[in-house]
Amino acid sequence: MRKKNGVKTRQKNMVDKESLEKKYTATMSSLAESLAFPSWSIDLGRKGALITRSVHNPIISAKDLPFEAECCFNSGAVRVGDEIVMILNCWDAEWVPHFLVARSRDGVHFDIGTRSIVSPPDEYPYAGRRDGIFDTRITTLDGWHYVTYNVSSSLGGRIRLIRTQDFEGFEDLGFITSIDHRNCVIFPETFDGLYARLERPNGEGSTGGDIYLSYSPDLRFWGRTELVLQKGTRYWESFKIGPGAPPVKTEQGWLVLYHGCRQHMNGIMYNAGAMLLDLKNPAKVIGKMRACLMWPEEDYEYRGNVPQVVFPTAAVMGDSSDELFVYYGAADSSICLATLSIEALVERCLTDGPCLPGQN
Ligand code: BMA
Repeated sequence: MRKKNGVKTRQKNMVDKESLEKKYTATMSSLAESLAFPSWSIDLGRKGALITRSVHNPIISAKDLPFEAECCFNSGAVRVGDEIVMILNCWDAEWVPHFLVARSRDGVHFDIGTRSIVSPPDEYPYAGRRDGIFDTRITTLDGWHYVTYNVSSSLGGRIRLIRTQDFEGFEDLGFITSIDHRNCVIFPETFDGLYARLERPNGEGSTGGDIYLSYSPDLRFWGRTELVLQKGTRYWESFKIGPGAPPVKTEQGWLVLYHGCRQHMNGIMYNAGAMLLDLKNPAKVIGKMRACLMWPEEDYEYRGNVPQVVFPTAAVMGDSSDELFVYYGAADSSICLATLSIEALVERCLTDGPCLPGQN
């Protein structure tokens, strides 16, 4: 310190400890702020996203369940009046699968019931499989809510059907496919008196993994099977594809969200795609997105029981006549919500498509 007029002053160039401390604190807190992501997410720099993830994601995870549980994911949902009702698929702490009825008024916060409405079959070849029953999808038709789900077996999976009018009492209609079937969604209307469904037969480790359509006079016996879409139109759907949410009727066609997988050096990535099917002939693709609609991006889609999975299982009308609520399983660990504009998605499918194999 120099003395000037008898008063101690600081040397001009001497660093003021207090201001240095302040500066240090400010720099550190702005650094901390810039590093403090609410959730880890990567901006992959893609343009033209048509889907918006809910800020509440994941909307349901193990901690929200009424008992000690490992996880929940891939659950069908349907709009009933001003409620959204979900058949929630979860696994308890012993890895026993349960289907629970969950209800929501806003599509985000669900009241979850405690009663298991279905149990895995306990006879050979289904018994003893840890994954047991999974991937529910719901279609409302003629006053009934039809729920399809996968049943695992040591000889390959099958699809089973139950139905309800009130989500209290359930009627079991038994298996509706032969062995080695996955992912079955029923159309919410009939075609010349026949029920129709999209399905992915023979997809487990063999040559399958494509989407087919079948018809039925009674929902039990199915046939007249036709190929709808083959895997491999684009790289992101090159390994296998399967129907995701039950089709949504629009003026231009049936809007179908599906999953499309690609294999890479570190496993399989599950993406989501969209296509539009002809209103009268639903086996005919009239529009299809070239890019995938959604790909794993967020922390909760990358980390979990099966990393890198977004798996849509329901598309229900949202808060306006143009909005869809899309429910999807993330990383086989939680249930998430995303929203989209029906008009924008239909337009994109028509502009891009049909974009079938050999037409790229
Ligand atoms: C599929 C289904 C889904 C699951 C996905 C990724 O074959 O079994 O339930 O989300 O694999 O594990």
